[in-house]
Amino acid sequence: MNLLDDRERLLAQIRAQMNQKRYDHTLGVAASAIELAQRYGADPEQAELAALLHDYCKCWPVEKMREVLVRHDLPQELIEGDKELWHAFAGAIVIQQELGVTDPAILNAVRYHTTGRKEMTLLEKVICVADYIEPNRSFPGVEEIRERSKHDLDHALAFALGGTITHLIERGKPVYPLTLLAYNDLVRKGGNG
Ligand code: DGI
Ligand code: FE
Ligand code: FE
Repeated sequence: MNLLDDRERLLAQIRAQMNQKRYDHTLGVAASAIELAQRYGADPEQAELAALLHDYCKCWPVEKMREVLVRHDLPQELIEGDKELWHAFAGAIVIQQELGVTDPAILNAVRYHTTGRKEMTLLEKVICVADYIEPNRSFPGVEEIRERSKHDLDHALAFALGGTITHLIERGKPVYPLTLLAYNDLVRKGGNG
């Protein structure tokens, strides 16, 4: 069964998890993800589904997210770390359990959409970059990421993650190790200059 076959039902289920702004963002990420998938040769259906589900838990109460992470034995480093990261890891578990998503490529694209990781798959990169560039986004540097994303996905993602790392450091916040691993991996392979 493909969840996209009953799109109306899927969208209603997603809409019920979040506020209007997050839902608009979700639809924006789906549109950007399809475009990137077409440009770089990822499967557009996988990209659309992963994008629609990527922030499934974003608006959940933190206690509900924490419970999912604890129940599934996720690393202490994550549970003690920034709550902003929880929705991605909880989301990958919840969409499997509540919606029956089984495709590991989609589950990993949701799981790593915030932090990234070393050796990201094409689909993971597509979702991560789409999350940064979707039409509703506006933050310093977004135009540069959009421009880079038209030519080189790795280059776009390295720049985007670099911006997030800088932003975190400027605010005295910790950087989750996976984000550094993702950034280093992309820069080593293709550069960020
Ligand atoms: O859920 P979204 O708002 O659409 O975007 P997201 O899933 O990329 O969430 C990003 C937030 O997480 C952003 O405000 C930065 C914050 N954050 C906190 N610690 C880290 C982090 N982001 C990354 N990539 N790495 C971190 O260590
Ligand atoms: Fe997110
Ligand atoms: Fe998002």
